[in-house]
Amino acid sequence: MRTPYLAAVLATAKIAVAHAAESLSDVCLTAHVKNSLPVDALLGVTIQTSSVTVASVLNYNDTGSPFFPDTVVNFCNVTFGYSHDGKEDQVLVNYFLPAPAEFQNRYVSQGGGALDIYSGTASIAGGVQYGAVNGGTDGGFGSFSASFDEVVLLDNGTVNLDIVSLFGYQAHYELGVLGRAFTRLFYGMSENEKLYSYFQACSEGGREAFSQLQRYGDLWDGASVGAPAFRYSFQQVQHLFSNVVEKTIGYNPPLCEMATIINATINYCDKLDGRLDGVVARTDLCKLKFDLDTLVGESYECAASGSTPVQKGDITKKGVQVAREIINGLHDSKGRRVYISYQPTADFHDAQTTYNSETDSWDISIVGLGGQYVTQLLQNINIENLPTLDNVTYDTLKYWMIEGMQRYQDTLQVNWPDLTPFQASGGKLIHFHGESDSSVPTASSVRYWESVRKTMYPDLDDDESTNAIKDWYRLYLVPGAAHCDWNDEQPNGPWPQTGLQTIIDWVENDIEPTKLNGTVGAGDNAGDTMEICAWPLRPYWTNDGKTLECEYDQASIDTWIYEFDGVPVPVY
Ligand SMILES: *[C@@H]1O[C@H](CO)[C@@H](O)[C@H](O)[C@H]1NC(C)=O
Ligand SMILES: *[C@@H]1O[C@H](CO)[C@@H](O)[C@H](O)[C@H]1NC(C)=O
Ligand SMILES: *[C@@H]1O[C@H](CO)[C@@H](O)[C@H](O)[C@H]1NC(C)=O
Ligand SMILES: *[C@@H]1O[C@H](CO)[C@@H](O)[C@H](O)[C@H]1NC(C)=O
Ligand SMILES: *[C@@H]1O[C@H](CO)[C@@H](O)[C@H](O)[C@H]1NC(C)=O
Ligand SMILES: *[C@@H]1O[C@H](CO)[C@@H](O)[C@H](O)[C@H]1NC(C)=O
Ligand SMILES: [Ca+2]
Repeated sequence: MRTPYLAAVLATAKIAVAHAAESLSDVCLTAHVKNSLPVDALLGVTIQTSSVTVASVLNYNDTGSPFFPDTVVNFCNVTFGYSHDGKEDQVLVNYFLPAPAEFQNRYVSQGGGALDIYSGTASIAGGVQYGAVNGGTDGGFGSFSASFDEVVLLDNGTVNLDIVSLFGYQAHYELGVLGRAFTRLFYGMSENEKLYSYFQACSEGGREAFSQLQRYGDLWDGASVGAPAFRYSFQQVQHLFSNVVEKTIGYNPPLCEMATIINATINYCDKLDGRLDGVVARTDLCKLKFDLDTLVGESYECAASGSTPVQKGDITKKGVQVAREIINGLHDSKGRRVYISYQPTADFHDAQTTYNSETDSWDISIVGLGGQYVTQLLQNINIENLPTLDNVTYDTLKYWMIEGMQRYQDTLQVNWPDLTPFQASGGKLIHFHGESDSSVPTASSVRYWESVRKTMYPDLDDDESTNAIKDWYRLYLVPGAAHCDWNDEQPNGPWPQTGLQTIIDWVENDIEPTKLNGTVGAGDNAGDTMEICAWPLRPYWTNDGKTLECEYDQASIDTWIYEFDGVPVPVY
């Protein structure tokens, strides 16, 4: 169907077509791209025709990505800019388009990470190797390499609310609408031909994905989303919690002490899942059964590295106290819970101290992702981090979380729990999160899934709603995995490297991911597929560690569910 239309377009553009336009070189042409621009797709947006760039990229070799298998791909690299009518702004979008012969009626938006909205080369083949057009946006930040923190303030005291909206949700909405329309025009799809629309992302990109599913659910057929950094004010301020624990206890643990606590935790908890493989598949059982106090007095030793001398000593009571407080999560001065934290086995990344050679001691290192949120978004001062934690207490963190929730509820927060438009239009969602994530608490994903279940099925009992939601939304906690990646500390664990394939299969072929396929990234079994249980079922290995069961264990499930009695309004 698409060839005659395309030929017509090319003829109009006065380009000689020697044969059916099925190869990249037939279509990866400035004239064809300009003729395919979706100029009428969005009210209030004007595409800047002169900004178009077009280039063929051949034999692009993409290896080692956690998000899709190694591949070599060819694609047409298109970028163009658009402005919002009445504003002198520019947003750049980027689409990687496979050759017409490879195109399989799919469009995929990719998200960013940390303070970036564009993941660049990190995700190219993610779309293209599945015959999809792959889209990314610069968010109006000025270039694909600019990040949110560079543009969020116009000046001290003045937030750029346009940029906050663009980063929050708007740029991705526009990217998707323009991308789908551009894809149809570029390949000459007829109006009644189905174009499947997907989102694939992790971390900050996961927040971006949910911003679309929550607001524009009916525009998406499927999404494969990891460790979303949503519930943004809580998520960002939580990065400062480990620092404030250290400050409050008055102990800055040497790196080696915390690393030894992690290794000992992994060693002890490995077997609790029924299989001794260096992977803790049940951080919940670890929480219930492992007593950190048993580590006090155990020795640690790490070699000198750079300007850091040999670290040698015994694990202290205070070191264990720091670990325990971090895992316990933020409570206010009245002992009421405000937020959640990382699972045991997550590597205390936010607690990392730095060695001070002048004083021969360890200093707190204020986590930038937390500090930036407070200085720029709450205090509106254009500095990238808090200069000090003076006067910052657990109550201050609580105040910041709640203040940010209120100020950015409609832009950055992204925890709206009603996905009815997505569900009602047939959307399918896989959501996964490493159990040993040390950047976004794993229980954050559990909380959101539970919020959606309770919000959308208020009249069903727990069993019935769990059964109903799994028709379209499944959550998987990935054994041993770190933040959006495999984990060097538990190298035999899986990561869902074929997540996009899984969601395509569910949407297009009705293959239900009862368990999610993960790929082992390193160790003896590198490359093997390992199945991952869907929440609320928990993994347990029987038959000497050979058979994976997904079991229902109420005591374990209960460890993942928290009541935020320290916050005066519901937090989904
Ligand atoms: C792609 O890159 C990887 C890693 O650098 C290399 O091992 C592989 O041979 C390359 N494949 C091709 C087809 O060039
Ligand atoms: C795609 O084109 C843009 C604009 O020319 C360029 O900055 C970018 O590096 C290109 N990407 C690839 C993967 O070639
Ligand atoms: C922890 O275990 C890893 C191996 O998994 C090792 O590389 C690292 O040195 C250990 N760290 C400490 C402090 O023992
Ligand atoms: C904003 O205020 C901070 C803190 O007072 C100062 O360091 C910085 O230079 C100011 N930046 C601008 C652009 O005025
Ligand atoms: C901390 O509080 C004290 C007493 O209110 C005040 O003098 C000091 O300036 C504060 N420090 C910071 C960094 O805000
Ligand atoms: C998992 O992988 C196996 C083998 O490659 C495949 O047959 C199965 O369909 C996959 N399962 C899902 C849910 O994608
Ligand atoms: Ca294990």
